[in-house]
Amino acid sequence: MGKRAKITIVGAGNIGATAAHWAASKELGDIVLVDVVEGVPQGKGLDLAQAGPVEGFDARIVGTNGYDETADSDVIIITAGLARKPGMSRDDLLKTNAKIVHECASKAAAKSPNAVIIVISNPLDAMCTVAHRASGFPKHRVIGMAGILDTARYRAFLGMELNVSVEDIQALVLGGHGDAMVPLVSYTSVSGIPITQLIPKDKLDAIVKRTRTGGGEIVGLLKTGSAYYAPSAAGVQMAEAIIKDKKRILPCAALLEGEYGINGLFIGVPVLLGKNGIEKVLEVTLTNDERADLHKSAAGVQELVDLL
Ligand code: TXD
Repeated sequence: MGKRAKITIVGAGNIGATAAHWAASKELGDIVLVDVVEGVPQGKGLDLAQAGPVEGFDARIVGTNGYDETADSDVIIITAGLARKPGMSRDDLLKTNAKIVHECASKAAAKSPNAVIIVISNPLDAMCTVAHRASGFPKHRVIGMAGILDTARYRAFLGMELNVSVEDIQALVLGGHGDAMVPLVSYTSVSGIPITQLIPKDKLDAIVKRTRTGGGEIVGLLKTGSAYYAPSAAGVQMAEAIIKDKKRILPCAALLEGEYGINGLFIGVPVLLGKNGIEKVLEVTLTNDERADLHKSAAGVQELVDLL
């Protein structure tokens, strides 16, 4: 009889606590919330556990300020770090969050040497490099969450425009998690119908543009922080694919070593996600423009990694 899966979420703030909420409601496994603030992970963990009798989920949920309780986790989701405020770019978070992610990744990895790490902290692609170096894990067990969120924003905007179920909208957004990300119009469809048959080019271009700045749009509205419902849901979708060995094909930040002509950087690409983490990186055919955009996005990531 297999034991219940165990998920550690480092950072019990907006994204971490909401990720715990999604994971508990999906009954993915036991959950450990880690944070540096005394009482916050403990209080949120206890409160969420008390929702179990109402929502009907069984999960051991604990909060802690250390890592002992995280031992032997299957998945470690790293959300610790500062979030943007209006006027800040994701890049402004680099130095501070690199220190935080390095500490969290190394401490969590030491307790769970066989886990898959899902990185969420920004600037995402560079933070994946930090977590990869700090954990010493093989590249297939360090994965960044951004592409699923960026694609979800793109799909949500398309659903609003077409007034169709977002479940029938399939799309891919590649590249770094920044304004230079690459929504692939040529891979966007509604139940297999190419999107270009359903939306005129000018409206499609406007939606692509709004997708690229989707994070900033929410930071501007909230003023005190950044998005967390969709980012946390995206991270939990990755955890579910790993825990249930679902073999999903999803856009995630993966360490590329030659794929797409990129070497040594974590960049958003389609990956096959299962129990071993990234089981394959899929190289899709790109137009020359799409490939150029991908390389431009990668150049932005390289600049950040060079500053680490
Ligand atoms: O698509 C994506 N990947 C992005 C990621 C989408 C949205 C926002 N994203 C980034 O996630 C955001 O820019 C931040 O870098 C992280 C977390 O965002 P969140 O909104 O959850 O920030 P909060 O609410 O400030 O929570 C961060 C928590 C907070 O409770 C801190 O006390 C804690 O992190 N923290 C730590 N926990 C453990 N260990 C250390 N060292 C630590 N430092 C801070």
